[in-house]
Amino acid sequence: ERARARPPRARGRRGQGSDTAAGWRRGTPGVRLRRGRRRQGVPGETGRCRDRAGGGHGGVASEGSARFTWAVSPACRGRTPAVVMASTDARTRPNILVTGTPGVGKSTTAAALAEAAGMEYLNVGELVQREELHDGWDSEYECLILDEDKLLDEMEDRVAGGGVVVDYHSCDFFPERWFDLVVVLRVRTEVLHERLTKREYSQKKLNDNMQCEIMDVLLTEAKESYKEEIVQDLPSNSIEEMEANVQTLAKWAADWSQ
Ligand code: DAT
Repeated sequence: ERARARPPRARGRRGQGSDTAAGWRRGTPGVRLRRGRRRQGVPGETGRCRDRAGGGHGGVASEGSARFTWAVSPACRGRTPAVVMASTDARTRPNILVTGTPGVGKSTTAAALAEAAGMEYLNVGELVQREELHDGWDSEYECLILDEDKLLDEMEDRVAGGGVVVDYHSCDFFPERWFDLVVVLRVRTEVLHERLTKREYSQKKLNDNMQCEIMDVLLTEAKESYKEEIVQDLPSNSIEEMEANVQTLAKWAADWSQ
């Protein structure tokens, strides 16, 4: 059933686990074509076209043999109404995706959030390396070449029950229905530069990632890949901001589960 629900995807996304944001690094016409293709709604493609088939706030859509329902998220009461996807076996706890340019603080924030909210932390980069969910090393971009199919297969069961904080520097290839909230962390240019310099990246890699942040690549990717209502950008320039984010998000998760 899952195979029908999920369309075949092109393999070979680079950038996994090696901290180069794929969207920008591959920010060539080829990338836009590829990313655009998903969003244009090839029948059966994952993404908004499928998940929005039923329209506005709440409803049912079907795709092949898969059936999806969604409802207004209780977690966002009092805020912008959020439309939340859930598979038929609805989660009782939310899944949160924490994304953003390498160095914005995803791992730090996501791990702290998981601990604060009693959720599971899933570092996708580490998972790919550990389980070898890649097609080798791309020496030009200094990163592993992600095997999306293998990764998604590996993740599917892990996120099915909810309660997972996923940490990854790209977001447009995950099934939209997996996440109830997509957090895009942001930092000021000079702050990111300092953090990435400490990582001793090559000049090219540092420049690529700086450009990625400056050009809002991950925020745009998130907004184009998920319903805007569930995409939240948060500043994470300082420890204080990070702590506030963790607190806010943990409360969100607790409210969602009620
Ligand atoms: P990412 O997972 O996005 O690559 P990280 O969590 O590894 O980023 O953080 C990069 C570095 O910055 C790391 O040394 C921890 C630090 N850091 C993260 N968030 C921070 C924040 N809000 N304030 C200060 N330092 C932060």
